[in-house]
Amino acid sequence: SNPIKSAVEKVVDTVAHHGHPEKAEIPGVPNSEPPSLEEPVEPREPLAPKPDQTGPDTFSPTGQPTGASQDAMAQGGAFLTSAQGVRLPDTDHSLKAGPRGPVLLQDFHLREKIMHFDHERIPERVVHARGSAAHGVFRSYGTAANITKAAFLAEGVETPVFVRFSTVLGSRGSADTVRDTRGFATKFYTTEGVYDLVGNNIPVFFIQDGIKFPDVIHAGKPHPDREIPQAQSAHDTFWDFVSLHTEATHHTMWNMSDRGIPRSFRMMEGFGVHTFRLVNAEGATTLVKFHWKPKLGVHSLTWEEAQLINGVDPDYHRRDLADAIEAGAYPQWELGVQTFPDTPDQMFEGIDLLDPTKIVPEELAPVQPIGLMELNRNPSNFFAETEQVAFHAGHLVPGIDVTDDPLLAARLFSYLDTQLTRLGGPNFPQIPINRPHAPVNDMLRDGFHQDAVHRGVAPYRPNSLDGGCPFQAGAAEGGYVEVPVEVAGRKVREAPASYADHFSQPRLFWRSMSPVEKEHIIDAYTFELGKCYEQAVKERQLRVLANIDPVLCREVAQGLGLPAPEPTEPPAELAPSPALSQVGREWPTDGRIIGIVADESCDLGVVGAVRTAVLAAGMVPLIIAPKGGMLGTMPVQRTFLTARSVEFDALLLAGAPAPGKDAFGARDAKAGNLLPDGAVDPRVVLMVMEVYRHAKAIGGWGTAARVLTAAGVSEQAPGVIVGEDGEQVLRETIGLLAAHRVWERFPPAA
Ligand code: HDD
Repeated sequence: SNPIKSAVEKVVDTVAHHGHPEKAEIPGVPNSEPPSLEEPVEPREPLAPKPDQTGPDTFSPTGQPTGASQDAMAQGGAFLTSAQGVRLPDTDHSLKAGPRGPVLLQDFHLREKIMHFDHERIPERVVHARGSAAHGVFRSYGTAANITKAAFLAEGVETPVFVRFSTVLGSRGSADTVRDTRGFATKFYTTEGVYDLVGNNIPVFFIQDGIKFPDVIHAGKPHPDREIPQAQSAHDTFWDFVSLHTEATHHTMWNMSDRGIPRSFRMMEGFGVHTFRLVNAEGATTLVKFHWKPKLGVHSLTWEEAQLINGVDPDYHRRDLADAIEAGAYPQWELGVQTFPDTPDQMFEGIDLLDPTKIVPEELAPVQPIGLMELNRNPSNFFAETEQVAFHAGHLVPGIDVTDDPLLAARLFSYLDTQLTRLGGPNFPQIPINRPHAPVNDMLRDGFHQDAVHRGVAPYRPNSLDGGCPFQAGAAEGGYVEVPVEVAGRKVREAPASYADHFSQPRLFWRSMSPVEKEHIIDAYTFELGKCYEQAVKERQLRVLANIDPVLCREVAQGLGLPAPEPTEPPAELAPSPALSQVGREWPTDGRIIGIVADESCDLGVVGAVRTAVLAAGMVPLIIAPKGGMLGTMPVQRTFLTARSVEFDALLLAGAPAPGKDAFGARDAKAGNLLPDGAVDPRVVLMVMEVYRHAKAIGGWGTAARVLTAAGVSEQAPGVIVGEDGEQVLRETIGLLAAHRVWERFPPAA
C-alpha cells in the first residue's frame, strides 16, 4: 500500500507552501476559502479546522465519551467575548478619559487580556522540551496474545494513540536537526486505561541507575555560567562526564553514529530500552524488549546537512511530520518484541537483561512483529495537545509489568512528579489529551484545575454511604495485579558485577558498521571533542575510545592532533550485528522530496511529465525557478533565493533543449547584474555542489551538463545521471534513492 499516492496533489501543495495551501488549486480538496485581501467584516462562526487536523478525542474528565463535536471544543459564536462570555465592542483601544487621557482602572477587558497573556507560558519539560506529535491508530496483529493478556494486544484490536517525538537536550525553541537522542513516546488510549510506551530512538541509555539522571542531564545541558551551547553535546561538561563515567560509552557511540541525526521522525526506529515483563491470562510471564520499526527504513542526514538545516529550516523534522500527514503520506511503524524466558537470573546469552546499557542483538533474538501503528491526524492546537500531553513510564495496563532495572525504577517516580511543576497540579490526567478512554472511578479529589464534578459523599473505602462504590477489581474483573515476583537481598548501594562491562557492546556496535558509517562516527567524535577546550577531557575520552577500537581511537586522535593512547581494558570480542547498520538495503521512497530546477526556456512538456511521474511514484516534486509565480500551469515552489539543497533528497536539472538561455543562468535582477552572460547562477552551482557532497542523486537533461561542469562534478561520477529523456533520468534517479544515498561517493574508511 502506498498511502501517499491517493493524496499526491495535496502533498505538492502542502510542502510547497509550508502549510498554507491554496486549496483551490488541488483537485478533490474543498476550497476552504482562501483569505481575502480585505479584512472580513461580516460576522460568522469560527472556521472549521483544516482537514488533516483534529483535537483529542472528546472524553469527559472521567473517561466517558461526550460526543461533543470536535470544532465545538474551544471557540463558538461569531463575536469576540471576554472569558466570561460577554461580547466586546473593541479590543484595540484601552478605555481612557479622552483619546489622549489616562487609561481607566475600570477597563476589565484590558485587565483580563493582559493578565491572561502574562501567564500564557508554562515551564518547558526539563528534558525533551523540543518535540512534535501526532494522533494515530495502533492495530494489533494478535501475535502477542499468547504472552500478554493486555486487551489492546489481542487480535484485530484498534487503539487510538498519540505519539510525541523529541530531542533531549534543547529548549522548546531549539533546532530540530541537532546531534542528540530522539524521544519516541506513545500513549495508547486502551479500553483498560492509558498505556504509555516512553522510548527513544536509541536502544540503550547513558546510565544504569536512575539516580545518575540529574548528573548526565546537568552535564549535557548548556554550561550553567553562560548557558551555552544550546541543544548539543559538543562541549566540555558533556565529554567530561561521559569520559569519567564509562557506562555512558555505548549510548554515546550511538549518538556519534548516524542515528544521532535522523533524516525524519518517520525514518527512525523506536525502543522501549528496558526489559519489561509480559504476563498472560494463565499468569505465565515472558521478558520482552519493545521495538518500533519504521516502514520507510532508518535513514539519517549527513552532519553537514544537519548543521545547514539548523539555520535554513530549524523546524525541519516538525514540518516534515506535519506535512506528510497533511498530505496523506501517513507514517507507519511496526511494533515488535524480542522475547526472553523469565529465568531467575534474567540473563540471555550472557547479556544482563536488567542492564539498560546493553542490547540483545536481533540475530540472537529476532524482533517479532505484534502490530502496526499509523499516524494520520495532526493536532489542532500545539499547546493543548503536544505541550500538555503527559507521559509516564508507570502508565501500565494489565498484562504489562516492569522489571527491577534500576533505571526504570527512578522513571516510575520521576514522570508523575515532573508533571506537578510543569502542568500545575495533580489533575493533569484530566487535560483533554491525557484523558483515558476508559471509565475513571478514582477516589482522588479536588486540587488545582479540577475539571470533574464528582458526585457522592464517600470518596473513601470502605463506605456504605455511596453504596460501597467504587469496588476493587481482581484479575478476573480486569484489575491490574502485579506479578508476585520473589524479592530478597541485602540493602546496599552497589551495582551487580555484570554492569561493569562498558566496552564490549560499543565495540560490537562499531564492528557492525559499514565503512562509511565508521567514517561518520570518527568525524562525529573528532568534531565534538574538537569543540572542547579542556585538553584533559579530550585525552581522557581518547582513552575510552582506545578501549573500543584502536582504529577509531587512532583516527580521532589524529584529527585532534593528539597521541593515541593504548587500551587499558581490551573488550570482549562479540560477533557483529548486521541489523545495526543502516546501509546496504533498499527501502520505499514514499514522501521523498525531488527538487526540479526549471524555467520557461525548458521543454515544459517534459518538466510537467517528470513532475507527474514523481507524484505517481509517491514522492514530492518541488519546482525551483529563478523567480516565483507560475511555470506554465505549474506553481513555482522555490526560487533560487529560497531554495537550499538540504531540502531535497535528489535534484533534477531541467536543461534547455539547445544551447543558449536555460534555467541555470542568473535571471534574478540583482544577481544577473553581477554575472556575465552564459554564467551559471552561483546559487544553482552551490546547490549542485552540496547535493553532490551529500551523496544524493543528481539527474539532468538538455543543457544540464554545463551546470555540472560549473560545479566541478563529473558526468561519470556515481549517482550522476545525464540523459536526453527526462523521464528515463527520473526513473534511474528513483532507483538510486531506494538506497537513500549514493554511498560510493563517500571515501572508504581508513
Ligand atoms: Fe525520560 C521525559 C524517554 C530515562 C525523567 N523521557 C522523557 C520523554 C521521553 C523520555 C521520550 C519525553 C516524553 C514527552 O514527549 O513528553 N527517559 C526516556 C527513556 C529513558 C529515560 C527512553 C531511559 C530508558 N527519564 C529517564 C530517567 C529519568 C527520566 C532515568 C529520571 C530519573 N523523562 C524524565 C522526566 C521527563 C522525561 C523528567 C521530562 C518531561 C516529562 O518527563 O514529562 O520525568
